Parts: sequence; structure tokens; C-alpha cells
Amino acid sequence: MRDAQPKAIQLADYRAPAYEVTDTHLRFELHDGYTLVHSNLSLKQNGDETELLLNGQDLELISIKLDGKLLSEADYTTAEEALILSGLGASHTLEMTTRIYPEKNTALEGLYRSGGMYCTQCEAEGFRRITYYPDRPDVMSVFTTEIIADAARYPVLLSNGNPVSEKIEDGKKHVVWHDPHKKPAYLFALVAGDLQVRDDHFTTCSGREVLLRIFVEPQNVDKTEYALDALKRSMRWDEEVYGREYDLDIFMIVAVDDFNMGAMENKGLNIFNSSCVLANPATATDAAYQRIEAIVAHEYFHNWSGNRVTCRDWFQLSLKEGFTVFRDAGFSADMNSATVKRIEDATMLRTVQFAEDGGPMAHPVQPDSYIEISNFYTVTIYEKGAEVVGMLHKILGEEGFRKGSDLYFERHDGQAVTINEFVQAMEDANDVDLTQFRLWYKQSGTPVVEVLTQYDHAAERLTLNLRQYTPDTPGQTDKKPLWIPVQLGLIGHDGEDMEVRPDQPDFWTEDSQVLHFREAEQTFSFGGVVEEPVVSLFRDFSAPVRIHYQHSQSALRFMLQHDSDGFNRWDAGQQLMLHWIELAEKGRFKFTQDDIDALHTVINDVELDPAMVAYLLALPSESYIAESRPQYDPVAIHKAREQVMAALADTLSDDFKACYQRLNVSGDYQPVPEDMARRSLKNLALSYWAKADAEGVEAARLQFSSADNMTDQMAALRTLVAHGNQAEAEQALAEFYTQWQQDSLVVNQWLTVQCGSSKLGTPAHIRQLLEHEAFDWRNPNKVRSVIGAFANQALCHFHGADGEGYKLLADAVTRLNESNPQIASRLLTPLTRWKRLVPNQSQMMKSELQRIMDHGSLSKDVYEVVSKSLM
Ligand code: 0A1
Ligand code: ZN
Repeated sequence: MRDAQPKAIQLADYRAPAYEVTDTHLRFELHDGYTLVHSNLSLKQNGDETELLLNGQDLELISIKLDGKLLSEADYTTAEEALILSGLGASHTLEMTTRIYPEKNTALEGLYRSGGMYCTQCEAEGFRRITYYPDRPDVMSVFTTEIIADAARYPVLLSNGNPVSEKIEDGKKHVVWHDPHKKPAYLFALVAGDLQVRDDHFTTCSGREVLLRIFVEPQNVDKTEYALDALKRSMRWDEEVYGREYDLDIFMIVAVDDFNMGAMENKGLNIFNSSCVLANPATATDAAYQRIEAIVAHEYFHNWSGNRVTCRDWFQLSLKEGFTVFRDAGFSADMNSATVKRIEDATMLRTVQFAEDGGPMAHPVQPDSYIEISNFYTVTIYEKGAEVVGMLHKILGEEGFRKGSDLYFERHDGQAVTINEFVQAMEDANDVDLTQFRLWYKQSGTPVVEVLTQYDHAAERLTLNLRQYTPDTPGQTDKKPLWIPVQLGLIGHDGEDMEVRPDQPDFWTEDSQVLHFREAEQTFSFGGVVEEPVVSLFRDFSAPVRIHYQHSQSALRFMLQHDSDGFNRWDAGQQLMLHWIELAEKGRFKFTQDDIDALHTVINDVELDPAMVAYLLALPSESYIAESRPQYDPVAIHKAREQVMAALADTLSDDFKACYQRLNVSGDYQPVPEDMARRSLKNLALSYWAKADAEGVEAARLQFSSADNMTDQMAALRTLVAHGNQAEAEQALAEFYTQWQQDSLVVNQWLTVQCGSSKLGTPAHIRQLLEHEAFDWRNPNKVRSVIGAFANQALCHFHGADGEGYKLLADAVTRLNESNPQIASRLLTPLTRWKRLVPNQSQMMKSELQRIMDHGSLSKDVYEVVSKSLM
């Protein structure tokens, strides 16, 4: 906790480090109650600066020696969270011993305990909680790590790189690891515990054998198969698609229960939140399987995009995160349906990132200032960053992009670089000027593109007028026009794509059908257009922008049925649904026969991927609807959406029933794309059927008790909670808990179903669950399952008229501010949206933010978000 107001760190203040650490030797002695960390650092001067700053936080310094000579307090200065040595020469050896207390570490940064094991989390600035060190990503060092611990209780002792030696002496186990690849301290990792391992092998493209190991607590060994399979597929994919080979003899994954984020890409020793790696058919849903596949790939891909080539400073975070998300999205698209993956990613961007861009924490993909870097692991850095890389891919094409990434990896291997160097490699490899494109990294806010089309029948000519602007965001006004790739199609009355031939060929890439929109306003014309087309813009979500273009209802229905671009097909349906929900809010909603016919076509299209049909028939979420409006009333949105859902369920109830019965086939559960697609449509149909009809609830009840996999059991439980009566819902929840209370990850799903429910997720019920034996404030997954689900999903209760929901969230944030500031700060997000809410809610949210502010002794994490939100 801080005393004075924390200072912002500025990109403009970046200075290269005065000293390199060429070698880092660490020795950890794990004792009950405390750990001793001995370090031996070889220092080498970089320029003429003679002062060395070592970061350190919550450390007890036992001893410090420079070139073998013990230093006293007079020989160094201490500043806030730093130790400074001055007047140094060209090279030195620095040895230190610190004492730390992993048992008391509830922030889960640095070295901490989770259950019976020790583990680390060093990104972004956790290493400074282990020992004094230049804890910045541009200091890259070769690490050798010795770990000493009780041999009986900690038989498994792991660190980065390859194992060197192992012995047991006087009941203590000693192991040494050596990582030949130099790396920043944020990629350091250590694990100690009584863990079981599942092994596998991978032969790399050059024929090297790599040992793959997943370490878990003994009861979880039967949940490791899928992650290993995903890992092997990721390793092969990165060789084939990016030409990247793995570079150590061993690759390890460890699952831990208490973890702030999803997973961490430590060199050769990835550490995972157990919820993002463990799965078996009985306990994990299809969605969990897909998440595991994506996260395993993401962490593995970091080995090149992040580890071999890392970030110069944390302002460059998207260099590794945006690029790696782009890479993992490509992998998931290749493993599953590319269109469905694109729909999921665009939905996430439009719902969560657009909201961030329109709120007080808006920042560019390359921020220029921060108070607490942990607050900048955001959807803007990750997902918008990935979209920006995706636009480069659209502009340069598959081959050009690959030439650029090859050059980037080759040129910067072993370096800590900037986003600019990434773009430079793309430029150099393709001989293209990306100066204007770089603005995507510098400007925050979501660009708006206004579209006007005009068709001249006599001249057979289409004119497309595009205007762009980016709204002001905190600290940024007067934004410049961006280079926006507009993937375009023109659809004829037969539903077929027409040829697109703009009169401005310099602004058109034929291969990818991309129009390059680069000025504030630009008009494009197309000749030889023999009939008035339906204009399908931003196909495949080709740019992360808001589009203002009023398609007619009939054009939307036409696109929903015919657009050859799956993404726009889905998007047309969403626009129709948004329109219905708006009408419902005004009391004017009724299906037209044309709407019903369009929906019929979709649900009965057996040629179409069932996962796609499920997405086409799913209403936009309440958050998505909210985000489509400048100001919103969550309770009104909830009611209107419910009304449309009921109408849809009633109108198509026979189709949903038939669809459910057609797809409800028995057979062994397999986590493969075709089966997942079938289950997703089946369970969507079940939900609509149950909404319309008691017979559907009965089917859900049957599915709940007879399911042999969690996907079907959980879908049935959700349906019973949403559409059954109260007794049915309570009974199913009680049975579920009795069945699964021993499995913490399943219990988390049980908590989420209730806390995120518009039926059950009331503040009173949440407060009850906070007292439940299954809840634990120290475990981030539990906190997310209860409070996160409530504040982000049960919107009609979170935004309830009495303000109890806001109060509950603020209480939770204040409590976690002490024990786990990262989690506290992340939970806060819904309250930061207060300016967008209708006046009554807005005022109450603001008061709760103020109440947190007045609490005093705020962590940097919480202080930054609350103070910026109140500005
Ligand atoms: N780099 C990891 C995620 C991660 C980010 C931040 C953390 O602490 C602030 C921890 C982990 C990834 O992208 O997977
Ligand atoms: Zn990452």
C-alpha cells in the first residue's frame, strides 16, 4: 500500500539500462514459513552511466556483496522499492541474500504458495518480490537456478531451461536448472511440490526430440490428455505456418489452482491456472476445451513472439500479446471453424474492447503512460492489438505477412524490441510504407466509419462514399485518419457475389478484395455493376471500427440468407435482432412473416455448420446491446431482450423441438469440432424449446440427469435455471452440488451459473454464496465465479434500482484491495462504465467509486482505475 499519490510512468522517459546482467545464478532454500534467495549476478556496463538500480519489493535484505566485499548500508541507497549502487565500473559481481515469505503472499505475484505447492508469477513486475534485480524486460540474462527443499514434501522442483543435476542430501533435495536462452526476469519461473506428471514426446521439424511434461496435483492426472494433444498440435502448427521450431530439450506445463490470470509463458515452464488446462469429458464443457486449446497454443506461441524476441519496455506489451493473440486465433481458426472463431472474436471486441475504448481507461494499443502496468493487460492490448496485426495481414496478404514475420524473428532473435521494429520488419520485407498505419498503435478510441452508397442504374455504376473519424478519448483529441482495410463484396439478386472493379485500382487489392480507405473522406466508384447490389462491407470483420450504414430490413434478411461471407451473414442477423429489441423496448415489436421465413431457412439449413446455425439464432447479449448505444438502461434492455427471446422461442418452437430431437444422438463424447458444433446447436434448441414449452423443460430435466458429459449436463442446468420454475432450478442446483462438490473447477461453474443468472443472481443470493463453504476469497477463480459473473452477466440485478449490486461490488473491491490488488482492480471494470448509464444508475455507481476512493490506503492498481474513472 502506498502513502503518497503514485506517479505515472511515461514512455517518453525510457532510458536504456546502465548495466546488463550477463549471468544470473539463483539459489532458493525453501523453508517452512520463509524462503532464502541467494543471487549472484555478473554485471556489465552498457554506456558511461555508473549507477545501477535494482528493483525490490517486500524483501528483507540479509546481505549484499560487491566483487566479494560485504557492503554496509552506507555503500548503497534505498529508494521506494529500489536499491541503488553508484560509482560502479565496467564489470562487477554482485551477490545478495534476501528473505521472503511466500506463505504470506496473497497478491499471487512473485513466489507464493498455492495449496501444497510453491509457484511463481513474475510478469510483469513480480521478480522484484523475489530478490533485488533490474526487473525490466530489456535486461536479458542467462539463468542458472538451484532449488533446495524437503525431499519428501517437494519431490518435484522445477525451473526454466534444461535439468542439470539432482541429488538428495540429509533429507533435502537439490536440483539445478540451466536456461541457455537469455531472458528477462519476468519469464523466470520456479515450482516446488508433490506433483504427478504425464509425459509425451514431440519430434521437431529438424528431427530433435522434445520431452513434454504436464505436472498436476495427483487427483488431476486424468485431466491432462487434451492439453498435451493441443500442445503437440500447436508445436506442429507453428512450424508449418510460421516456420518456428521449439528450442529446448524439454517443455513443461504446471497447473496451479490460485492464479491471477489464465496462464504464463515462462521459458520452458509454462504455468497455468488449472481452469485453463485441466479437462475431462465429465467435468469440462466444450467451451472449456476450446479455451484450453487456445490458451495452450497462446502460451506456446509466446516462445517466439515474446520470449526469443521480447519487449523493450512494458509500453510495447502488445508487441508480444497482440501478435500472439493473432497467432493463436489463426491456430484456433485452422483447428475449428474459421468463421465461428471470427464471430466470437469480433463479438468480444465489440462488447468489451469498444466499451473500454469509450471509457475512462481508454488507451492506445501502445500506451504512453501508466501508473500500474498490471492494469494494462487489457482487451485493447490483447484483442485490439491482435486486430491491428490482422489488418497488416489483410493489407500485406498471407505471403507478404509471412515474409515480414520471418524477417522480424530473424532480425531480432535474442533482443528486446519495440512495436516500431515489428512494423519496420513488415515494411522492409514488403517494400511498403506503413507510416500512416502506425497510427493504429498510437491513437486510442474506436474509429467510426460512415457509409453512403448510391447506384446509378442507367450508368451501371455504384458509388461508395466513406467518412471516418475517431472520437476524443482521455488525453487525446484531433485524431488523424487511419488506414482502414475494407473487405468488400457486392451481392446480386441471385445471392451470388458480383465482380468488384473499383475505378481507383491503387486503392484495391484484388486477392483479398480489400479497399484501402485512407483519408477522412473518400469516394470510390465501381463500373459495370449491372443491377443494384447489396453492399457487404467489412467482410470477415476486416477492421475494428463502428460502422454507420443503414441497410434496409429486407437487405439484412437477404444477407442473413445469402452473404457468402459467414461473418457478415451472422452480423446481418445480429442487426435484425438489435432492431427487434429496440422495437420491443418501444412496445412496438412483432415478427413479420418475412422475419419468420428468414429464421426458418436458417434453422432448417442442414447443409450449414450447426455451430454457425447456433450463432445465427442466438440473440445478442445484453452487454453487446448496451455497447451498441451511447447511453443505456440495462433493466429495459433485459426486458426487451426477454420479450424477443420469448417470441422467437414461441414462433419456432416446433422447429427447435425437431432440431433438438434430430441432434440429440447418443455416442461417446469427443471434444472434436463436428461434435462440438452439433452439441452447441442442440443445446441452443433445447434452451429455446424450454423457454416456449414445458415439454422442453422436461427434456432438459432428462438431459440433466442422464448426461455423460459436462457440456450437456451444464447446458441442461442452465436451461433449468433460466426456464424451469424455481423448485426445478433449486433441485437441479442441489443435485449438481452433491454430485460435484469434490471438484473445485466444477463447483466454480456451479457458482457462475447462479451468480450470472438473471433469475437467481440477486445481491442477496450473492452475499449468501460468499458465505458458502465452496467460496474462498483467496482464490481468484472463486472470486471471478461469484462476483465477476454477477457484475458482468446478471446485469438486471447488478444494475438493480436500489444500488445494492454496486455496493456489493465496491465492498468486494475494497476487501480485495488489501489482499490481491490485481484482482480487485480487474473486478472494478463494470463500475468504470458509469458515464454511459441512465442518470439514476450512473449517479449511484459514481458514489460507490467515490466510496472506494475515500477508503484510503489504496493499492496502485485500484487507485489508478478509480481515480481515472472519477475524472
Ligand atoms: N503473459 C501472459 C498473461 C499474464 C499477464 C499478466 C500477468 O500479471 C500481470 C500474468 C500473466 C499471457 O499473455 O498469457
Ligand atoms: Zn500472452
